[in-house]
Amino acid sequence: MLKEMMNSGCSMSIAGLDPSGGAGILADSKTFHAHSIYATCVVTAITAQNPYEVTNIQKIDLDIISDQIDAILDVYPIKYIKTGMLYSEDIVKLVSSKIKEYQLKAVVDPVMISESGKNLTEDNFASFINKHLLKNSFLITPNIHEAEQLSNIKIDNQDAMIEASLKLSKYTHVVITGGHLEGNDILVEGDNLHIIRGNMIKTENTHGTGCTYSSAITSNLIKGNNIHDSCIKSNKFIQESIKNGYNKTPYQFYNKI
Ligand code: PXL
Repeated sequence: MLKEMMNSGCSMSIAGLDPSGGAGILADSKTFHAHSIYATCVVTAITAQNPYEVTNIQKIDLDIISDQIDAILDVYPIKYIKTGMLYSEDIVKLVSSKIKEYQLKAVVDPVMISESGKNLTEDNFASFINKHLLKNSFLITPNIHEAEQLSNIKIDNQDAMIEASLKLSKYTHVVITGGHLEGNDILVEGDNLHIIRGNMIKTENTHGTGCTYSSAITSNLIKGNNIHDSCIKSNKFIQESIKNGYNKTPYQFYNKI
């Protein structure tokens, strides 16, 4: 099994720990495995949370984040990585410099707030991403709220999503996820704009879908898919995950749904 995974590829998630398993490095690791990609994970912050609330956050020291990244990249053949909760400006700067140093292709999920509404970053976080990380990233995968913060454009319809993605695409490839609006994702890849049709699914099982989506895209890129196909396949994967309730709430375990 391990040999098969190493043959399909290997990736690294640089993100926070959500001990409830719905989001963060646990969600990323599960998603890589579901795509037969060997998962490595570098922890940036530890959160205390369940699907309903985040009760505490502790940032990890910069030198151990740096050492985790070096220890992995010195021995594993990793080209595509995924980043999630980066929390502070110094972590964003560090990650950006490592991407450059190791010539990585980074899928950046610019995590800002949890589904339960808690801030997962220092203040002014969007400006740190814009200043340090955007130009060194391969693809950025903001949701509507994150895209608003990054682009400074109010997004309340699909045209505004397109405007924001075109603005961000000056620096990197962009896919804005529409799950919080009409359901369609907007991908801008160089001069090409694609509308990726999605369906709004009414459910409670959305905790961590941003993490799962960006690690599914990373997995599909590693498997040799182009950006557009990776987004389409990952969109299907996420819809199946939501429908099947892979991010189950404790309530659903009690009721054996
Ligand atoms: O879904 C965003 C997210 C990402 N990373 C971590 C999280 C959360 C949401 O709670 O805890 C670690």
